[in-house]
Amino acid sequence: MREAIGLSQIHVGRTGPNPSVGCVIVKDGQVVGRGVTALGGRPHAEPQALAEAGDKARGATAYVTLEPCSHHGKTPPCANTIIAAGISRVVVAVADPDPRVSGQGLKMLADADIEVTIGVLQKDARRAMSGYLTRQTKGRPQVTLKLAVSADGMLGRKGAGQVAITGPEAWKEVHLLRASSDAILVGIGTALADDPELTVRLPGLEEASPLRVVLDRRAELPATSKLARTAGAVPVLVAVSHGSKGNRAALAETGVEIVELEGVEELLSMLARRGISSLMVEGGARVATDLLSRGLVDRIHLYSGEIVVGEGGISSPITVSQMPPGFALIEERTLGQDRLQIYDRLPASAWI
Ligand code: AOF
Ligand code: ZN
Repeated sequence: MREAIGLSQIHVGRTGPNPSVGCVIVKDGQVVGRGVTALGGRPHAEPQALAEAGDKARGATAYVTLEPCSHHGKTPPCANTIIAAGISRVVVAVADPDPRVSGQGLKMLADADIEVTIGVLQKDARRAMSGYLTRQTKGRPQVTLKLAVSADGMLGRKGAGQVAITGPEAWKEVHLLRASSDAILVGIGTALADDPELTVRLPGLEEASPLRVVLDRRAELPATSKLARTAGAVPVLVAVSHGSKGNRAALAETGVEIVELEGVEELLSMLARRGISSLMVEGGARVATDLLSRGLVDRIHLYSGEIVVGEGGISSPITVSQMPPGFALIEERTLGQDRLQIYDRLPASAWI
């Protein structure tokens, strides 16, 4: 199962709206087939692993990170494919909350006299597909807030555009996080101050650039911004208030999609309906504070750099010594001169 979870992770953020699932087939102690949900979401993991196993699948055990599907969707049910291949035991980490599956896949297997075990390495598998599980159960994407904070607790300097807080190793990690997310969100403040591109620029991963979203109530994003100018290559969605005018006409011509919304909650549910499971928030301070105060942040990637911003600094709502309550440190790494800490929101019951 650990190998199946590892396999699943290579396509996280690139199979939406499907989860990236891993499947490993074992016969007589040997791995005879491996599969991961294909880019774009299909084929699913199991038929690929079974195809690799061929005849060796008969009497073998299948380890799958998610309950095999039972529905006739865009592909036939994986549970049927597993039964037809003659698998004798299926080990599953997580039951599928998709209402079309939700226990039916496990039942189909058990009804075909296959031995079924559920819950193996469940915690790790849940973390590996946390975006999908959040969308299915909460009707919104999993929100990961990324912040790079200077030694004096600043996100940047007023009027200075992009300020380099962290170094190249952190840059690479941020681009990997972009590649594994379904969408990236910034506020208009950041879009105007930094003119960011928000694409993935790691060699070989350029195709993994996700949807870029700007919270821009008054439609102030300039048609000449990098975001608007690259909208033809990587989609951009601008969320504006009802009836706002601003740069809408010019923006629409760049290929940017403009959507009228009430606020951030409506934006999140709209993104979930479009199959966005994981949303990375890249700035700025206002959007971060707003999402945190609404309890809509699930994970925080906090980068700490050695640089001192000093005069004119923009304070971060979060620093290493000032974390909001209800978050627990789950991972810590050194990246060159910088430090990355990852915090997960604890379930409400664990706060007290
Ligand atoms: C599996 N194996 O590798 C994945 C599964 O739109 P469809 O027909 O592809 O179905 C999407 C649903 O399939 C998705 O919501 C989830 O329930 C399941 N994903 N299932 O057996 C896989 N990716
Ligand atoms: Zn399936």
